[in-house]
Amino acid sequence: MSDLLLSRQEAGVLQLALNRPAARNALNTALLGELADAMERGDADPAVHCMVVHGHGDHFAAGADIDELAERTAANGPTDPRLGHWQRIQRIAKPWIAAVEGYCLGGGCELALCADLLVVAEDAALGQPEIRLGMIPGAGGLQRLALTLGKARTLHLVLTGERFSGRDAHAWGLASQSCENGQALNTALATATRLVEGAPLAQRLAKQAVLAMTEAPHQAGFALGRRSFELLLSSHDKAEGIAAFRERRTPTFRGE
Ligand code: DAK
Repeated sequence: MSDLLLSRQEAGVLQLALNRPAARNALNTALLGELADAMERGDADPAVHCMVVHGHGDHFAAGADIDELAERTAANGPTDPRLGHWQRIQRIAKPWIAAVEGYCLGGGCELALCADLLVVAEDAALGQPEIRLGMIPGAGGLQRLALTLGKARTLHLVLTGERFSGRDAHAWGLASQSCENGQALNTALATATRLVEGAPLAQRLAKQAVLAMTEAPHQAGFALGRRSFELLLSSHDKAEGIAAFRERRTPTFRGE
């Protein structure tokens, strides 16, 4: 394992820290692949009861790596290796917690929303800013927001790219716990300790049953979102959005 992902295992809890602080822990393919590998190993390891994923440093993750996204097109979207990494993370059977401080944007927010339990620092800055890059969330964030928040608030967030705080995420039911800034990991670890005291089989089946009720009936919606994301990879607006991000200016979209 490289230093992209830091790992620590103690008393039944596997802690995994995203570690690209200079890029705000942006999830490049290598980091996402290492995360999926480590979570699968944790899933298979009898000594691991549950997992906690967090960002090393001040932030959770600022989304997919924009330099990599710049290279992707609609034609190579379906063979993007990140698709498989996301699917492996979504198939993890053991309960896992995301502990969020700081920026938690784009694919970072989607990763947090995949978690079974979500612990957020009050002033964490969450959001789906893909619209500013001429895109939409590609890893189920749009659908997971809609399942909890409903149509109006989801569309407000996804169409404007506006951020929301950890406080909001908790008040709206996206997060299972909120805590003081700087305490997300400790709070998540305290919750993980309580999970370790529980019955593993029953916990896994409870997770399966809730996902069967919430996400499983909506696979067509998840697939449509993924396909739409792939189509947008070849748009002029996506190229303009990424150029504007790099040049630190406001994008001029053409709807092409
Ligand atoms: N990717 C790459 N580098 C990033 C980055 C990112 N997402 N976010 C930040 N960085 C880099 C910056 O380029 C900068 O690099 P240097 O200039 O120092 O070399 C460094 O991190 C620090 O960033 P800033 O200078 O901008 O720092 P600030 O504190 O001022 O701002 C920020 C931090 C996080 C608010 C800002 O950097 C920002 O807005 N970042 C972009 C956030 C964003 O738009 N995220 C969405 C990306 S699109 C898929 C599934 C999902 C996805 C894709 C595929 N499949 C299933 C295939 C997801 C897509 C996305 O997430």
